[in-house]
Amino acid sequence: MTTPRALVIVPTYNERENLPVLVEALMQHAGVHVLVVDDQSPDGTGALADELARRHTGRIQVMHRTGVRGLGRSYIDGIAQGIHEPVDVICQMDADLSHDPRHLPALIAASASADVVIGSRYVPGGAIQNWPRRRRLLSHLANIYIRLITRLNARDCTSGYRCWRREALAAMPLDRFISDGYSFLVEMLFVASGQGARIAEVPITFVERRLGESKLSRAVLLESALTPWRLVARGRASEDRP
Ligand SMILES: Nc1nc2c(ncn2[C@@H]2O[C@H](COP(=O)(O)OP(=O)(O)O)[C@@H](O)[C@H]2O)c(=O)[nH]1
Ligand SMILES: [Mg+2]
Repeated sequence: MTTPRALVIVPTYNERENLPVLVEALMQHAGVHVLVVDDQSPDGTGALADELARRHTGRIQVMHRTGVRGLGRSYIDGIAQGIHEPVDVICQMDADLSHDPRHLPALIAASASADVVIGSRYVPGGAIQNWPRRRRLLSHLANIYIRLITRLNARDCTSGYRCWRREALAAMPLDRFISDGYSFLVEMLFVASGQGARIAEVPITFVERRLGESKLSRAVLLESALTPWRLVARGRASEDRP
């Protein structure tokens, strides 16, 4: 079997220390292409990404977003471009080295029998390194909460390390999404599951970033707490419609 062609979408906001390390590691994998979606990072990550694209001609693209910043918005724009690329799978990955590229082949391989594969911290073999107890607890409770409300089966609904079959991603009505922050990731799974997508999980070891800062804010947390309810309500409303 030939290696599947993969496009890895990497959203960035102030990741100048991390992005070059990540990109060089990804370039070691045959068949892997990268699309960096930068939100006008004040630290110059965008210009750095352009430099990396010049170094690896034809394998790296850079999207410089303008307008309102946001993780969900960045993914929507990146995916809109990515689904037209001649690739088999499209992956999502953080730039801060929390998502180790060495797990990528396992995610891609599992997409042979799934529409979306989650790089999961919460299946046997999965792990988290360097997270304080508080952050571990928050993530653990968030997943219980999301699973209870949305009835999603996945153990790790908030992981941002994923691999999609291109057609499954192309089938998503992203223009109708209601969330933008980290809950965008939950909404993607919820909608995919509603469309009958096969969801699989492979274990990863998540390593908290060493350099740069997390963008997890209170506003983002609040949105994340409300989104599951809004998703379920919207699901019911569309069932009621004749
Ligand atoms: N383009 C873009 N990327 C973002 C934004 N917020 C976060 N990111 C990126 O999303 C990924 C995850 O963010 P991070 O701050 O590490 O979140 P955490 O891992 O949950 O603490 C990283 O690659 C960030 O650079 C944003 O508003 N726009
Ligand atoms: Mg992070």
